Amino acid sequence: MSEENTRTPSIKNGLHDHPQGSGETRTVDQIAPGGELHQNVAHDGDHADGVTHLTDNFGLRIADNENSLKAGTRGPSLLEDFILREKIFHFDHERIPERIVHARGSGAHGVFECTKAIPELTKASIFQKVGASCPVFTRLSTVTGGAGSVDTPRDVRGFAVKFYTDSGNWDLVGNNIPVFFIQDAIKFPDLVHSVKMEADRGYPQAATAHDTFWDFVSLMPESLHTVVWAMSDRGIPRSLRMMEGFGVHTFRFVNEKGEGKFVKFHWKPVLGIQSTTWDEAVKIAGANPDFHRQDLFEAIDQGDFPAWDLGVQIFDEAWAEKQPYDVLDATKLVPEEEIPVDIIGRMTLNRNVDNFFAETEQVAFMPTNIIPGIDFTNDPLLQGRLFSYLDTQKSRLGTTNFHQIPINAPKCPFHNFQRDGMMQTLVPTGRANYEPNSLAEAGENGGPRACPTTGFSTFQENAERNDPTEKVRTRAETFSDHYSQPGLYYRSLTENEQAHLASAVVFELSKVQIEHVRNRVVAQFRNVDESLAKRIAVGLAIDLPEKAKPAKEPVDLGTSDALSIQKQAKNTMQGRKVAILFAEGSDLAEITKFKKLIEAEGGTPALVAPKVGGIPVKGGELKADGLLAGSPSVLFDAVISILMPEQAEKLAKNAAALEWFMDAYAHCKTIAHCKGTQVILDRAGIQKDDGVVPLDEFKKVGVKRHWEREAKVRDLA
Ligand code: HDD
Repeated sequence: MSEENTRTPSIKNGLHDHPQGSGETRTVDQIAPGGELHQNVAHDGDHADGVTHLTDNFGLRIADNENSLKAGTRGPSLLEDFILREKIFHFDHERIPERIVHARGSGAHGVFECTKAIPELTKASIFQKVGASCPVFTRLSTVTGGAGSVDTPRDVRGFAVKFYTDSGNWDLVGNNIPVFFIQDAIKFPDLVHSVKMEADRGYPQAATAHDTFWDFVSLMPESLHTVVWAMSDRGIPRSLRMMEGFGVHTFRFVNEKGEGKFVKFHWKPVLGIQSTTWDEAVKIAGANPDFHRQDLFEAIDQGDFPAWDLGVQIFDEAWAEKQPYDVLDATKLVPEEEIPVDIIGRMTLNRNVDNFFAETEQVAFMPTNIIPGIDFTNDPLLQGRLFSYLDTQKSRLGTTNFHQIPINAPKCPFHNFQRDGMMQTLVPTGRANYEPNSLAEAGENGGPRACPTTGFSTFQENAERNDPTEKVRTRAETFSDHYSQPGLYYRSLTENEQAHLASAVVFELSKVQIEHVRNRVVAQFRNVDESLAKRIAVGLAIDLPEKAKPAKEPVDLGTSDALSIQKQAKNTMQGRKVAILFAEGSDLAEITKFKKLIEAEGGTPALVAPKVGGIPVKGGELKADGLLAGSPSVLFDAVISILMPEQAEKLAKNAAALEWFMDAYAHCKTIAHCKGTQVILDRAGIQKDDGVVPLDEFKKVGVKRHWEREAKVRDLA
């Protein structure tokens, strides 16, 4: 088969082959269909005088980009002005429908590398040998808010990875929480309608704290497991780089012999898992609505590439049968203590997008993008997703040819008889657009053919378990325990984490105005954990309602340390940001020493001062990265203060400065300070503890959170 017949997008023509920002300009002819087209494409000769000439969309050079064509200097604009009309017309159509969920996201390119070969489990080409690698594109998102909402609401986060493998694109479209709100895809529109802004009033934006969401929860106890995760610190991550990712569903690995094993996918962040506190997340939303997006972009930009290890939990049907839950139920996790997570690869995000719209906005993830060696299971949530994503992409991107958009096109050849349609960019040659055909016998190109040996073939599953085998609309009995795993989650947390979860539910329910909804939620929580339900009732000052009647009585599943963030916290400077507060007269040598120390440990220092321009300091002049009033301490993981006594006296009367220290203290952060700063700490009511230390103890203490302080600053009842 000739290459002309079915033109193949080639990464050779894409940006992947030249470093970011190389500024290379290519002509349209140099770009194969499906290759990446930079908008500064120009005619030969346009660079003759070192300037790229502005043209219209058809290559016509434009002489004046300031004035529209008018009948006389002060006359009306003319219909003839095709240049004006093209520009405005294109602008009018710049937006496409935002994603119905996960509208706000940040994307980056990277690479996946196999670190452990598992051919005995799967024939997926990417897992055949150590060192095998492929490009990836990853989009991390919030779920509920619109595209222009903030980064730090309490919410689930999307964790979608597109692997461009040599046997096709594999999309692992997961979340930062290993379970989901519902068991059957038929409830997805209801769930999403309930959580999005309310239909009549158009608010709240990006928030679960409202009547309709909790009404849904109170009536759908299967949602409780994901609810306890979302209400815990997992729902307010510190950074997109510091959250876990999960494939959620049970998938299937299939090896060369056609043997299948169940698999659950995990992404473990190399920087460790870290969250914010609720008060901090709320303040960050005001201080920097793009907190996560900027953090990811800047980290990659400065070569501090975020990475995640890909892990798998493998089990077979026989093991699955013995569990007190159904592995096909997406509201359940498989505890890591029972089936350990085996690390098989690493993903490193190493290149920012060149254009947000072309890449992050237009990327189309689909759980149906699968490769030989990986297969679906009968999880009814997954089964519904298999329809939904293809459909949504046509609606968002406007054409069945969305797979030709560079970010979506596979980087391996693709050949088929799908033809035509809106925005077709491929130019197939010949007349073979159907199969079977015998055109090759006449010397013509007959086109591609299916390949039974290397092509994707569905795992042959024994359908006997699906009893009865008639068509039914029922929920399997094995899906009926909605409370045991949420209880396992709550009881696995540290005391602080449990308190955070309880106060999050109290906060959310305090925003619920329908009284019976509040009561019904608490009635449900009584089946999860009686002490948690009591805490919530006390927090709301309501009587403990009667227990909801469970479809199946919950059992005590013990605890799992892998579920707690604090139990696995890393005290590392890597990827963390530390503020150094200085003012006039501060010691430059001391500031430089701390800057270097932070950098040497893999952190990022940020200089904060009452003014940003050149400030006279002892030993020279210094510019700040941020204004004190515009860089609250919520934006940093720890703070250092180096001030002359007279400047400290001044700042002790400055609300922004007092708040800066009070917040760092209340959020349990390290505060390393010089003697002069003491006057501000005294004014702010900050007492010395293991995390409020003299400058020379900063290195020893590090940037970990000092949770033992929390009881002094917050009611943890
Ligand atoms: Fe979904 C987007 C993850 C259930 C329907 N979903 C979307 C994205 C992620 C997830 C990460 C954003 C992808 C991106 O960055 O472009 N969704 C999940 C997970 C689920 C899940 C982990 C449960 C385990 N989703 C789910 C169901 C349905 C959908 C049950 C419908 C039946 N999801 C969609 C969608 C979206 C989407 C409407 C919106 C935009 C898009 O697909 O491309 O089709």
